[in-house]
Amino acid sequence: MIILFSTLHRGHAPATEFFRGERVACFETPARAEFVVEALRERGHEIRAPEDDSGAVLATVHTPRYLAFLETAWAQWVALDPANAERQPFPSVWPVRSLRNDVEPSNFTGRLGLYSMDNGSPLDGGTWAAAKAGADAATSAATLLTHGARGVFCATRPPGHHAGADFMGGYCFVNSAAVGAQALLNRGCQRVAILDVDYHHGNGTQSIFYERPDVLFVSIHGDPRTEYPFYLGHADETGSGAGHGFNLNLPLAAGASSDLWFEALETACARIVAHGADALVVSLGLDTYADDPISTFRLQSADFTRLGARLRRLALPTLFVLEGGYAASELGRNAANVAEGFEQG
Ligand code: Q9C
Ligand code: ZN
Repeated sequence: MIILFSTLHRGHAPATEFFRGERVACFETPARAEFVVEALRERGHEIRAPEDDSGAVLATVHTPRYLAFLETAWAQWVALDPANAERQPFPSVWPVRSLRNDVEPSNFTGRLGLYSMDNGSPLDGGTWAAAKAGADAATSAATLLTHGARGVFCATRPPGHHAGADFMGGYCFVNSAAVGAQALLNRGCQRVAILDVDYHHGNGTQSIFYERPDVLFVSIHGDPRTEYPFYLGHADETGSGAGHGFNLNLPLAAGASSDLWFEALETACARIVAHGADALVVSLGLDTYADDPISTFRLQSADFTRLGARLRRLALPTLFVLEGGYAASELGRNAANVAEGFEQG
């Protein structure tokens, strides 16, 4: 399988995040992508740099004011105080119900809150370049798939599926899966399906396509009653307007077994077949793994091979995008197992 990888991800290396009220080392680290790309290289896959510029499609997935903020956020932060170069900005106020989000504050922290869903998405000097490279990879993958590739794997970070049209969240800044789906449509696909198998519901991706019938969103994830992102991902969210019926959430209770997970995968695959999709985007979170430090599902490494093999049977051009997964040293094996299952499936 062709693997798309950019070293620009290394510039996104924030040091800390908040966990139970304390600052802890970030779970979402540069080592994650390095483990993944090394394991894929060792198993004989071809590693390439993304070639396409995603700028035009990015501008249709995210809002202009959010992109403008993200591109310059770090420069704005450091302009406030040169010492900020060694500090991480965090939002502290959010425009929840009854507050306005139409007027952009000129205060930096005010704008950061406006464009964030949580305080769990730390920025760094290279965040924009890393996130943009992820979108470039997704766009390049769409090009390769519409020219005959069966599967392309974007070994990119930071992840993207919590990022909505105008906000960051959950370690995500640019929604690469959404960019990949839109790029597939722009290159002639009629109907695309996105299957999100990350442990956490892909609230950003769902919201971007919620009113559209051309992109089916299907997600298997921890029940938001107990799991992040808490405020989206319930089974009764089925799409709205023209998109009614084109959103399928399959929440599972925390601690769900592999058997239950693969049962949900069958439901997901049946819906994708019924959609008549001509291409598939997989938001490939590997945080369903039993040893993931922040998640509770129980998949074993062999289950990732089984996942890849099952997806191959859909017989669709398939764009894999790395999302979460925090058992860093085992991510390589698990990602490579998905790729191998898909190729040999
Ligand atoms: N602050 C993805 O897997 N909560 N994002 C972590 C520590 C946020 C996960 C708890 C989890 C976000 C892409
Ligand atoms: Zn996740």
